[in-house]
Amino acid sequence: MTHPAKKNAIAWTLVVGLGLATSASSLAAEFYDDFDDGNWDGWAVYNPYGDPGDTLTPVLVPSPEGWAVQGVGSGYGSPEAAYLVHPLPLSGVVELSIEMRAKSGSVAPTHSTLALFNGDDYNQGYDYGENDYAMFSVRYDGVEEYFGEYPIDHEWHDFKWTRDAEGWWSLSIDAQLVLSNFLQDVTLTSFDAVALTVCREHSEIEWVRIVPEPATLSLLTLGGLLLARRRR
Ligand SMILES: [Ca+2]
Ligand SMILES: [Ca+2]
Repeated sequence: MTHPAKKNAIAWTLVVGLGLATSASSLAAEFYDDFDDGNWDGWAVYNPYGDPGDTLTPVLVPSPEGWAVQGVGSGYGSPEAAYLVHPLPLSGVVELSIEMRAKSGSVAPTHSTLALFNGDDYNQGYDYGENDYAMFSVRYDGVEEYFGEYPIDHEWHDFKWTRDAEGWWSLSIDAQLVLSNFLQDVTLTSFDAVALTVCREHSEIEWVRIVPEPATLSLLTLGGLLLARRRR
């Protein structure tokens, strides 16, 4: 009899092999907005620190690539952050990337973030200028936890947080892998919205991109079916 762990390894090899074989042809339902048309059509705009229902007009400013979303105000106690939310229904997503080109100033409070929401839960990447690092957070049942801090300056950078087929999160900055497997978490595989924050006028976001890999779950499901059949 084959040892169960070895069976798993065989099944995983199949899954990975199938994944490699089909990934080139699988179509990812990518979400992307660069705001270079000079508007934020499709996004709802909020003031995250105001009263419920408060809106706040963010600023679209000329940027190296066209237009960028900029935060509003400076310091504490002045008009605050721009918070933009766009519907994005996704389900069955394991492999995933959360990407943005952003910069974030050094004067607190300031940050640029991009999050994928499911209800009140989320997975979120930060260009956290006021603390001079990038980081990643998850919020489940109202509790936010932080992971993957990596030092960063206050210039434009391309941030890419990725989750692989086994749930491991990694961070690349400007196409260089800087943190590998800093967290293993697959709590959220369905999402309903994408949201970005630009906090105060020192922070800007040039573009945002979400790349789910819908093929992954079907392959994982197939792997699970293979395992189930072998167990019978
Ligand atoms: Ca637009
Ligand atoms: Ca742009």
